[in-house]
Amino acid sequence: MSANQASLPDELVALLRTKPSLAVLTGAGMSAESGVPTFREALSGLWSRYQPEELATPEAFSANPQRVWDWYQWRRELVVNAEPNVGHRAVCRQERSFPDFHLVTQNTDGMHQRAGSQEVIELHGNIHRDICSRERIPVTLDENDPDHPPACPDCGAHLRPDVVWFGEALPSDALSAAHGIAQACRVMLVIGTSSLVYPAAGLPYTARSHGATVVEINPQPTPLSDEADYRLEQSAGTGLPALVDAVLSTADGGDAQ
Ligand code: BV8
Repeated sequence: MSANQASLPDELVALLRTKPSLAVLTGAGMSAESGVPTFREALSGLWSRYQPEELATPEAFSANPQRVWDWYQWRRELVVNAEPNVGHRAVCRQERSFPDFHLVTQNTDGMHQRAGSQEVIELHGNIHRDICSRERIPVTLDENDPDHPPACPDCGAHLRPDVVWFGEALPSDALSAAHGIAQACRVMLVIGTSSLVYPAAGLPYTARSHGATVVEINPQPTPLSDEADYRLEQSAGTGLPALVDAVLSTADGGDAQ
């Protein structure tokens, strides 16, 4: 048993060994160990002079489409050159081992899918897809990495990343699925999120109010920390694999997958 496993609460491991209905909610911290900056870190360096509202909003895009497009091109490049990490792969192991498993992510980087997760509910869209900024229809770019926002072939308006900006509604099908999952799950793992952005940040509270056990995996405290039933003050790449190993290990009664 590793040192990380030794520090896990026995009752949490025992509960997870019963293979209850399991929901996993992830944020940008899930991809931090892949070298992808978290959302707040993505406002660092040459982007540090901007607040999220100056880049991740429809107003910011209409005021300066080039600047917003450049920010996303910079982020896309980082993601394309990064690899899923051991934390993403631990989520895939859970998906294979738990009969009733759901993954809900706030991340737009597509890393869960690249790691092999089969069903991913993306609350905030996906940075690798583009849509028309006027018609909001998906558009596949024929040129690679244009250094300016391309024009929609249908109406000529700028294309934009297919992500949910501040002040925009989340995709209704994804949000209602996520609410249903939060109400029905027996355990919710909340991994690598600052728990600041709503309505996603409300999901663990919904789960808790419906009787779920909420576990936070984050090296830093968040507004959720005091509400969570368990806090693993570890990174996604350390805490989650240790928990999955402890639950699925054969040595003491688990069934490794
Ligand atoms: C909406 C896509 C309404 C873009 C993002 C109450 C209810 C509803 C809305 C609101 C509300 N109160 C306020 C609002 C408005 C707003 C909001 O929540 N504002 C906040 C700032 C107060 N919400 C909205 O505008 C939402 N829209 O509600 O619309 C509506 C309804 C109908 C019709 C019209 C409108 C839209 C919110 C979505 C915004 N888009 N992303 C893009 O990616 O560019 S959100 C953005 O923040 C990220 O994508 C991410 O999804 C989200 C949260 O960030 P995190 O993932 O948590 O990342 P962060 O950097 O913050 O933190 C990283 C964490 O990881 C840290 O805790 C760190 O400790 C930890 N960490 C670091 N390393 C590791 C680690 N953890 C583990 N392991 C590690 N190695």
